[in-house]
Amino acid sequence: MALNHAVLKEEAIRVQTSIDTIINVIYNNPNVLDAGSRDFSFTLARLFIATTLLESSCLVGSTDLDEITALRWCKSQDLTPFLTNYGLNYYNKQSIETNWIPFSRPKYGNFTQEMPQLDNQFTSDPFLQKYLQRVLPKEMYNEISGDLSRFGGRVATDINQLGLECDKHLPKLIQQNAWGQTCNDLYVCSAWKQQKTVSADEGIVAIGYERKYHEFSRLYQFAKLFLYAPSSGLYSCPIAMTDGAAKTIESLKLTDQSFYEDIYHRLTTRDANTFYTSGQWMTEKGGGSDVAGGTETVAVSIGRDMFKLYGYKWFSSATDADIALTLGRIADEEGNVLQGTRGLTLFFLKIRDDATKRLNEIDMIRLKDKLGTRQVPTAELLLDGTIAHKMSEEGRGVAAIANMLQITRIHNAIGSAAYMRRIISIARDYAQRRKAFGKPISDYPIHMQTLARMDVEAKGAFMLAFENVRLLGKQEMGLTSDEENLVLRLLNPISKLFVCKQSLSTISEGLEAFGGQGAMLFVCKQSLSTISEGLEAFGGQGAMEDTGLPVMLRDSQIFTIWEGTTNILSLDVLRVLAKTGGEALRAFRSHIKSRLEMALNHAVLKEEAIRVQTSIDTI
Ligand code: UCC
Repeated sequence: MALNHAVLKEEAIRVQTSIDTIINVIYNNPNVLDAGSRDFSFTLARLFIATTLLESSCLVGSTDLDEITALRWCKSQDLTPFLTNYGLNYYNKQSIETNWIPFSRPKYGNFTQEMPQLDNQFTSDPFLQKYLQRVLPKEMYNEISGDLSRFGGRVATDINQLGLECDKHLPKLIQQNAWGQTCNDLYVCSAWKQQKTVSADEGIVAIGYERKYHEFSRLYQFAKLFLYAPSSGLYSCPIAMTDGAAKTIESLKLTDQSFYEDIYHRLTTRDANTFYTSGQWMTEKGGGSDVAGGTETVAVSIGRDMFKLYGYKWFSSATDADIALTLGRIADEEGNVLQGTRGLTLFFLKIRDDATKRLNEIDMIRLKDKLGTRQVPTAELLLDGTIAHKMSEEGRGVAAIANMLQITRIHNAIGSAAYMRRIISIARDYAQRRKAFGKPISDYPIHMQTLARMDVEAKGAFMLAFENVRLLGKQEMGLTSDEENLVLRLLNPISKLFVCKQSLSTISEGLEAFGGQGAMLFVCKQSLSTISEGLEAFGGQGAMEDTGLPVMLRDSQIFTIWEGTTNILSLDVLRVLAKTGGEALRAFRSHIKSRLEMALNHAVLKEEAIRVQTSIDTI
């Protein structure tokens, strides 16, 4: 029927031709199914779905809507990944070495499985090394590579052990003591506390602000974060906010006030005894995305830029931190506040008194029971007269806290790229230790093909996130052109939204590489992105463990949600285009074109370079 349908005909012919071509390919070349069987299966599924959609839209009687569904399905994706990759000669390649090490001495029953091992995460990552060698001055690379090698060893050993401990001993909140008195005692495990020392000692925030390596300092800092994040037991969360708080103080030019100078110094020190971490309390019950619509917190003046805050903060991450930045509405003498974005002001507060450790008129109502990032003590907080300093001009709170968001979003992108690298690193090792059907799984082209693909995705994500960091470092030293400033502004939401989403499917793929050990919960790959998208639609609530939603992808699922969902970040891209009258997109195009020049003259890469160039012009 579809072959005789005016609108659907073209797609019906494509399906018909594809199935003929596939049969031809495998008939003449059956060995391609060794590595290609997975794509083959997906191709059959897609062709089948396409056929049924085409058929049903003919049967239903061609309502526009059904045609649109069928055409969207057919056109919005590669219907035949098997043919595409066969055309690219993928199935003849094997890009990961095999080296099976046999297990030994089973203790219980006949078999025990060797554990996957973590290598030095710097020395075993040639892609990271080569990138840094390319973008850093030679002397600098020689100087820092020793530190990165040493640290790469630590994140695979003692620091990783601490990270695993954090997941085993989750934070706890005791609100009342045995006598019924309110105590608000927040317990975090000793491993979590040790991570604070590790991150200070290693300069995970400090390196970015010491600026010893000028425009390249941020690259050094984020290379360390890249190694650290997956071993940090999510201590990377308070680190992101600490970096964001330091950046906000610097951007608002507050360091010339002695109070903020001290705070800034503590946020950026390597001295674990004086190191402060920061929270970022933006979300109230009415809005995680629509901050202006959701913020009810009222600020009452007590004189000289000091205020008492009254409000309920709904998702407050890392509440064991020392300080926090938050938003509120300043009340006039009659108690009136201005609604909307222009009513919001940024405030700084200390969470506890330095000497007595008493909470600053903050009631910890409960810890959030989240889907992931459970290691982080995220709480609902009642601010009941919390003493705070006005940090931004009145009504400029959102613009001021955006300084923090820009940094925490980069941390998210780098963290997600790091998780991808980590899962691949462990999966590769495991492939050499795990045997199935009589040989190590690294001997199966289909498995190695899957890992190789994850590797390509991880490298792409790495490039996007690190180019963002490279430009940030340049901008902070006043070395970026106007064009680069616009590109950087666009790259910020783009890298966060893309890398976090991408990491989700790569990590899920990586978990699957461990079979039952990875406890993959989804029966069908295709459902993964749908489930992830569905969770995101719930915002923070999609992250609640007591909804009974699956566990293994929890941390990476959170990365797509916190610090702005994919849609909010997409709207941020539009905000930039609107605010610059399209100039940002022109800058992006010109940036891309100038960087394509070499590839356009390269024999092998030329064709793809032309495709990128044409696409950006068409867009
Ligand atoms: O706090 C959280 C958990 C922290 C955990 C971090 C850990 C990371 C660890 C990684 C480990 C591996 S989660 C809370 C997250 N919340 C959000 O991300 C908020 C999401 N919502 C948005 O981003 C919205 O787009 C808003 C709130 C920014 C939009 O607000 P409005 O009211 O619509 O804002 P406007 O009116 O569009 O913008 C107000 C001003 C404008 O500046 P002016 O007034 O000068 O024109 C905007 O250009 O703010 C500016 N602005 C920005 N500037 C808005 N967004 C940005 C931006 N992204 N960058 C620069």
